[in-house]
Amino acid sequence: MRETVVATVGLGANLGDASATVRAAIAAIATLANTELLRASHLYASAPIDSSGPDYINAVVQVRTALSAPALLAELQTIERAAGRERPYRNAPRTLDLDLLLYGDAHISSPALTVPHPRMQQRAFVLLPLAEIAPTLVDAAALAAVQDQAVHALGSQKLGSDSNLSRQIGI
Ligand code: PH2
Ligand code: MG
Ligand code: MG
Repeated sequence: MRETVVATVGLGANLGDASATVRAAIAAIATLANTELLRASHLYASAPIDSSGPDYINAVVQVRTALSAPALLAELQTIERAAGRERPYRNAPRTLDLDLLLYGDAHISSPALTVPHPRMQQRAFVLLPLAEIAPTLVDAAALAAVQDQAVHALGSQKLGSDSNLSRQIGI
């Protein structure tokens, strides 16, 4: 088996039952082949940045995966499509957005994928949940630079109190 890598994925949604969609997406990521869910942040609510529509629900997860970055991206896009994702125009409101933020310490620049995600350092809705689960990956100066963006951690985000995943990752 190939080496495993710790990858970081950002989740976002602002159409439909966004909280339920994000929770279901975390559960779907946890069941991906050759991939283990390591940590999941709480859910966070924020106003759209360079986008429109209702407030977003965001979260960040880390996985350990044996999938290549393109293979992991393809799996994330399959989960997006299953949630009814459409792409009518750039930054359109969406039922589900799954962004591969980091793939180990790899730098990837292809037409399909740029890692680290080029805008993650400017977005509090990424940096706050990331700081919750992987504080060493977040630069204090970057966090300070986005403090004018209001992002609220949501209190309760149970996957179902008797769910294994809920017990496993504590959400
Ligand atoms: N995603 C975007 C653009 N703007 N704003 C918030 N609050 N949350 C997002 O996930 C988000 C956004 C493009 O992917
Ligand atoms: Mg995005
Ligand atoms: Mg995206």
